[in-house]
Amino acid sequence: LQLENALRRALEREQLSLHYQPQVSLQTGRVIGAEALLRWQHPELGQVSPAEFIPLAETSGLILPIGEWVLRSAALQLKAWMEAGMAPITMSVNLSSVQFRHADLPALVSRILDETRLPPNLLELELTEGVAMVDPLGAIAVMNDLHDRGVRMSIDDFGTGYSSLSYLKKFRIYKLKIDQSFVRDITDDPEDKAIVSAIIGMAASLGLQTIAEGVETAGQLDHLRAMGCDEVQGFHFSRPVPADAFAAFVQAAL
Ligand code: G
Ligand code: G
Ligand code: MN
Ligand code: NA
Repeated sequence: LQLENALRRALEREQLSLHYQPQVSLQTGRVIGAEALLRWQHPELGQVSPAEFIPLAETSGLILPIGEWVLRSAALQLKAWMEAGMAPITMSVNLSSVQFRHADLPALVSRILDETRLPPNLLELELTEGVAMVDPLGAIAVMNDLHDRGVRMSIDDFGTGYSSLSYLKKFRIYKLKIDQSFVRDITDDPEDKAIVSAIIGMAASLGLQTIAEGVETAGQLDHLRAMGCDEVQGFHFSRPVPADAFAAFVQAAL
């Protein structure tokens, strides 16, 4: 409860911030997107990982105001970068299951897009398989609604949940994010290689984009390129960094 109260105050006291990790096209080598990742700088505890405080935010309901703050801040940041001359890139935002199932989400997303005058197709919402599979019919309706508003959706940590492949064709998905656990040993482990190759092949057949997460080495990158993966993200390029460092990274990569 103490941590919960601290989290409640964190929103008001501006202890929350976003870091951004670049997403790189394998075809062009260019930065084509950013994933926004939430950070909490607690005055005594230091950096608290979202892996720790997101579950707490979900049970306390705080995830709704926090999630709204994340969406708006990420959208405003992208707008600011573009106004400063950065070529348009996509902004990916992680959604919690509570946010995704909240009835106001599609309208909230539209409000934020209107406020910021961002083209909807520059916003990408990341969902895990588990979130979509809790209530697949409900998920289909929400995805259709968001899709009709022009927003793209991706499945995060793909391959780690119990994805029913039959739902994959019903979900309005734009991109699969191949989980980093399959990428880690891709240069040595024939099974991981086979799984990643199968995901990329299936995605291509279904007309979905693929991005590999957790790319840390040039060797992993070579394998992913040979397999026809569309995009990559990971420490090999950059850790998640504050907004100004992200802009500097994009500038240096040109
Ligand atoms: O970047 P990092 O290792 O700290 O992220 C840990 C976990 O927290 C990841 O699963 C990531 O998806 C999740 N996460 C990061 N930012 C957000 C956010 O803004 N909203 C939600 N719901 N999850 C987030
Ligand atoms: O669940 P999600 O994929 O949103 O979470 C992304 C998490 O992965 C974040 O915690 C981020 O810091 C972390 N991450 C991003 N790139 C790498 C990487 O190359 N290696 C490792 N080990 N973690 C990464
Ligand atoms: Mn993610
Ligand atoms: Na992921």
